[in-house]
Amino acid sequence: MFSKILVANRGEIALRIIRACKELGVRTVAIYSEPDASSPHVHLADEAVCIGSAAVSQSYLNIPAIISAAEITDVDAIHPGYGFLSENAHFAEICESCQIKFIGPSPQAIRSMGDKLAARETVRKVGVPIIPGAQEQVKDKEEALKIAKRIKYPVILKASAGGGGRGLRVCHNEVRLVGSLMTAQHEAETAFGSPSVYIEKYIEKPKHIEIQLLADSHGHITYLYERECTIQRRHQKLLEEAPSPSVDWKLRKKMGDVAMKVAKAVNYVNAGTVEFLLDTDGKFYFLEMNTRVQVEHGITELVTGIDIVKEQIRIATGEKLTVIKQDKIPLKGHSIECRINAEDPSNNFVPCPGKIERYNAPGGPGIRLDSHAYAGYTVLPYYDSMIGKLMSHGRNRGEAISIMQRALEEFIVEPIKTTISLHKEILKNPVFRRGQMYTDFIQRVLGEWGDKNGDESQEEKK
Ligand code: MV4
Repeated sequence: MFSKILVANRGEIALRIIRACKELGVRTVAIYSEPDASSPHVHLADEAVCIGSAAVSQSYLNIPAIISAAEITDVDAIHPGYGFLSENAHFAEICESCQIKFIGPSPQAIRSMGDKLAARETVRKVGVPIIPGAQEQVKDKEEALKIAKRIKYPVILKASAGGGGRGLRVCHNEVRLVGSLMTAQHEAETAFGSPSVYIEKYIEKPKHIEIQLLADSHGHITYLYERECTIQRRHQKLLEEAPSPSVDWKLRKKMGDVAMKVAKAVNYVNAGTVEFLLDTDGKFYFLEMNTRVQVEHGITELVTGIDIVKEQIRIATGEKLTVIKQDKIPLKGHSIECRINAEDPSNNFVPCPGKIERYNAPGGPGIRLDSHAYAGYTVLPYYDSMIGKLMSHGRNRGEAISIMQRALEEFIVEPIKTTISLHKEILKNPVFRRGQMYTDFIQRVLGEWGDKNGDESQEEKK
C-alpha cells in the first residue's frame, strides 16, 4: 500500500478521497488555490500545499505546480478525482515519468477513449454495438449528405474530441445538415482544438445508462451494474439512480458483458464507466467510456457495498480486486442521488455563488451526504457549482424516493439558490415516479419553471 497520496482536486471529491485514504492508513496531501485556503479538504488532509491563484489554469490544472507539490511532500501517488486533470493522458504520463503513480488507467487507455470517434472504431472492431453512422470524420457536405441518406434523418453531428454531450448538433433534414456542418467544425476547432466531426443516426427518446467497471492489474474485471442517468439538463446530470428502472437482469448481464469487452479492448485497469444509449426498442449502443471515478459513483457503492475509491487505490498499488467473482457482487435495494448545485433553477440555472449563512444537513436512516459545504462556507464563483451530493438508499425504488423526499425537506442551504427545490419537483412528478422518463424530462418539468431554452439548446429545430 502507498504511504502518502496527493489529492489533485477540491470540494466534495477531495474529501471523499481523503476519507478513503484514512481508512486505508494512507497519509494525504491536499492542494488548494488561494481562495480555497479555508476549504474543508485543506483541513481534513494531513498536509496541504497552496499551488496558485483562483483561476484553474493557475491551480487545479497547473501541472508543474501540482508535480512540485507532490515532489516536495514526497508522495507515492496522485489521485485526480473527476474533472480537472483526471482524463488528461499527458498528466498521467508526467506522473509516471516522475515515479509517481497516477491512480487511474494508463495514459494509453485514457488516450484511446479521449477521441470519441477513435473509441467508437476501437469498440466496433471487438463487436460492441455502436449507433449507425460513419466510421470516419466527415470531409465535406457531399459526404455528410451521402451518409445521412444511408442512415436516414434525423442525424446528429458530434465533435470527435468532444464528449460528455459537448459539441452536439441534431439535424432533421438536408438543409439543416448542410447549414450545420461548417459551424459544427468551426465550433469543434474552437472548443476542442480539432475540427473533426462525425455523423450518427439521432436516437429519439433515449435513456442514458452507464455500467461501472473495476479492473485490476492481474487481469480480473467485474462490473458493478448500472446507473440510470437520463435526468440531465444541457448534458449536466441532475439526478441518478441505481439500478435503472428500465433494466432487467437479462439486459443488465448483456450490458455488463459488453462493457467488459470495451475495457478489455484497451487493456483497461482501474475504475471506469461505459456509457450506453438505450433506445425505445430496448436496443443499446456504446456512447463513450469515462476513464475516471464519476460524480455519481456513490449510488453504486450503496447498492453493491463496494467502496469504489478504496478499490481504485488498491488497484493502483497492484492489489487484486476485493471481489473477483461476478456472482459474488450483490445488488441490494435501490439508491438515488440528487446533485445539489448552487444554481437558480427558476432562472436558467445561473450559478449562485455566495456565503451560506444557514445550513442544515439531512441525515438519518438511508441517507448519505457527500459535501464540503457548511454554515459560513462561501461558494466560490471560479469552480463547479456543485456543493454536494445527497444520496438515499432504500429496500426498493419507492422507499429510496420517500427517503430522499424526507431528506430534501430537512436540507437547508440559505440564502443562496440551489437545486433542492427542483429535486422536490422531480420526485413528485408522476412520469418520474413511474420510471418512464426520457432525455426530454427536465424540459417538461421545467415547463413551469421559466426555462426558456431547455435541454436541447443546440438542436437545429425542424
Ligand atoms: C446522442 C443522442 C441521440 N442520438 N447520440 C451524447 C452525450 C450525452 N451526454 C448526450 N448524448 C446524446 N447522444 C445519438 N446518436 C442523444 C444524446 C442526448 C442525451 C443522452 C442521454 C441523456 C440526455 C441527453 C440529452 C440530450 C442528448
